[in-house]
Amino acid sequence: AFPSLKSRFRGALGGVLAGDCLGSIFEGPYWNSQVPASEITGHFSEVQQMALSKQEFLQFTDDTAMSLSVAASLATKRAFDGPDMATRFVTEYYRENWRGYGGNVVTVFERLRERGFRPEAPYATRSTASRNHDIDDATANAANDGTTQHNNIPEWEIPASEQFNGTGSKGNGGGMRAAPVGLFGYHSVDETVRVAVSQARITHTHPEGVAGSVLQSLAVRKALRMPVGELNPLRFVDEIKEEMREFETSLQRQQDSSGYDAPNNQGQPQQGSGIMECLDAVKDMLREGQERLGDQRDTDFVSRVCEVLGSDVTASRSVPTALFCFLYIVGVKAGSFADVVAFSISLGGDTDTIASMAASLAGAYMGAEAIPEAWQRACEGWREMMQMADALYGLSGAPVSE
Ligand code: F2R
Ligand code: MG
Ligand code: MG
Repeated sequence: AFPSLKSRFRGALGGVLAGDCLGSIFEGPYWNSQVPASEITGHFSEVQQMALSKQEFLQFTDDTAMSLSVAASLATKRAFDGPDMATRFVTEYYRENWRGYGGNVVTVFERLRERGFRPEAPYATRSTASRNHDIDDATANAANDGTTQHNNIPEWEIPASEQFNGTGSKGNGGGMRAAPVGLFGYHSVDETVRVAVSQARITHTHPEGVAGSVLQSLAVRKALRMPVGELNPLRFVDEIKEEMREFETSLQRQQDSSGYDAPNNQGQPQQGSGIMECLDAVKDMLREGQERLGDQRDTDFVSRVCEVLGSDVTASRSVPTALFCFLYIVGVKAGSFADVVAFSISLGGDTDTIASMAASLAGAYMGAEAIPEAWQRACEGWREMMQMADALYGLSGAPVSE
């Protein structure tokens, strides 16, 4: 049976959680190497076994924590609201700062807090069990209304704009939490792009960091809307490129007028965010994967994917990779949701984030029922994630009975 739209909304956010929870134990030990298939299947079997007697034993990390904040803000405010979203990020970080946040983004949270984007209640008194995303309280407590402008930048973007000597972060933090934007923007590409840019810029103002958010948001939206059985991987990428064209053009216009001059990852001068070149590389690798079908040397191909697309913490070397993992496993190899997570982890590097983003795309396309039941039991925060998905589904205006 085809998944309902409600199930696909749930699959998108369930995928964020499942990929994060299943992938995170590999993030440290395999930072610079691929993960052997036996390690992944061993982990999956262990989770399957443990889920028979235990629930919520796999902890989520910053990827899920921040996605929950984005979802809650959009669902509550029914629009992008900078002060609200910034306050939620800060609140979550100070409540549970052990969730494995990026090395530099924590400075943004500190600076945002200093600027008044903070809740009134003392963090220590709130327990994990009573996580409360009813944020009207948190925003009401923010000392700053967030409207002050500084160099034409909204107040809530100032700390991010000061990162890395003023170039901004090009980490994948904006992309890793972007899935809810794809759900929120279900009806409109323009709205999706606009919100994707704004939510990213609270922590990531580098063009690559922002482009990661735009790409992941548009890809989730497209996967959600794609009729089941009609996924054409190359066409999927071409359509995303078309949807990103205006974002790239306006970025280039801004760069031209400000005299922006930045090298790309290979040290060459770069125009725009470089995302179009990354998407061309995704297409090349999809063709290569197609040609290699039946070839048993899987590890060789995994090495090629790591070399060409990357698997590190930067947006350009992880968000397109996650898109590739989804399109290759589901669109080329007709694999399952679990296969997408396993392949994403096998690349090593930023395993939780790439698995989370790829699984979100798989869940949006296949629906929540494609996510193994054992994983639904095992992952901390499953119920909360489903509530967020349902809230965003409600906003999409789709029939409630579906
Ligand atoms: N923090 C981690 N993983 C590291 C822990 C590995 C392992 N557990 C261990 O202990 O060994 N994961 C989480 O962070 C990623 C998202 O990061 P985010 O939000 O983008 O943060 P940040 O700090 O802005 O950027 C991350 C790093 O990217 C590099 N970088 C970014 N911009 C740069 C620039 N303009 N120039 C140079 N480098 C730049 C820096 O190394 C940053 O620290 C996710 O993986 C999430 O799971
Ligand atoms: Mg993480
Ligand atoms: Mg990560």
